[in-house]
Amino acid sequence: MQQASANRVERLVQQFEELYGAAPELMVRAPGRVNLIGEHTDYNDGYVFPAAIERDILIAASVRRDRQVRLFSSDMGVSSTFTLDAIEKVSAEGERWSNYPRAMAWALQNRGLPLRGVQAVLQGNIPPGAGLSSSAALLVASGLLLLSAAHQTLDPVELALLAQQAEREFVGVNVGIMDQFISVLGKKDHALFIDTRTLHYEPVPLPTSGVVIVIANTNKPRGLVDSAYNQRRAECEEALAYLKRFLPSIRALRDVTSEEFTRWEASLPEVPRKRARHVITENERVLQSVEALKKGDITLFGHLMNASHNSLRDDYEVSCTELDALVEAAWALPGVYGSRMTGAGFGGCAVSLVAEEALERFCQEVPQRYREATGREATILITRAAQGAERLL
Ligand code: NG1
Repeated sequence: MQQASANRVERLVQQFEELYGAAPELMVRAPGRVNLIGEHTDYNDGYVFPAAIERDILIAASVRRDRQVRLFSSDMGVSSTFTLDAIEKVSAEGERWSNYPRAMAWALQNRGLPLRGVQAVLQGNIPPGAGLSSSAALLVASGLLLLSAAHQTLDPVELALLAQQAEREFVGVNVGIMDQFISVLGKKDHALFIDTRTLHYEPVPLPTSGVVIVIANTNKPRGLVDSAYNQRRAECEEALAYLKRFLPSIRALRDVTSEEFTRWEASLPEVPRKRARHVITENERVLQSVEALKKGDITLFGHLMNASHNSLRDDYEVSCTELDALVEAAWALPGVYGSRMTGAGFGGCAVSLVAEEALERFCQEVPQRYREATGREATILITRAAQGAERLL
């Protein structure tokens, strides 16, 4: 219960009682996430290193006798109802959020799990559209709720995989596994190393005092992001095809070491060469980051974050004026171990590791410098690494 404030829980219970006339029998939460390092590696079979954040989706519910799922979004003031016997996608603007719980119910039933009807109220505090995975959190929270209501359990990795399948096949967005995985398996005060090929994962402790994760939102709409994302994926495929001529056993850019790359890079045209260089060096930075954190070397970890930003800006070309402005403002301050853009790019957020004593200055100066450089307002979110999805009631 530690991660969701007592106030939020109380208000949700009250709202549930007003709507459904009795106390909820169940409550679950699932967090959003921030990727600390390992960007644009997941669709290259590579490594990522995210942490769950102290922002989440809460769902209070009780079990129904019938097969109806009645949902009320407290944030939007909108309800949506469906039956477990015929789950359909909705397209009405105000109700589209319900496609995530619908998708999850669909995926769980497809997997052969018998579900029960529920009535529920949902409330979240993950800013949408900022690259902090509010949709993964909604899927995972819905999954945990539906499982709990039906007295079913699932292996956590399987829950994450079903949430990914739900988003891919029901919602129709071709997502990787990182977001669902960290929302399920996040561990308080730890970052989670994930090998996206093997799904091997390992929680690595972050310092429990002295350092916080600061997420600064550019508040820039990510207009270009979809087309650029697909283009980058294609460029990675192109780079892979070139490298396969020299390294026939590779299956993905993840299989190429930087020594091998240095040997063959001159044979690649400039664009695929730069994209591959980012992915290959970024995978190595993730592995080095894991080692650095295990040794408690936050300074080295911070340097690797900075190098990641440079690589995303220069080789992968997914940064933008706004992200660079935030990151450069952070780099200029004492007490900032490291700072980089996070997520797909072209907007969204920058993530920094900041010494607690430098936090106040960070919160004043970074938005101010950002405003001067871009004319936009940044929003700052301070967090520690949070626990993954859990049942609270
Ligand atoms: P964001 O921008 O945080 O949603 C996207 C992808 C990730 C990953 C990163 C780049 C989705 C839902 N998320 O993250 O899987 O590829 O870009 O590292 O597509």
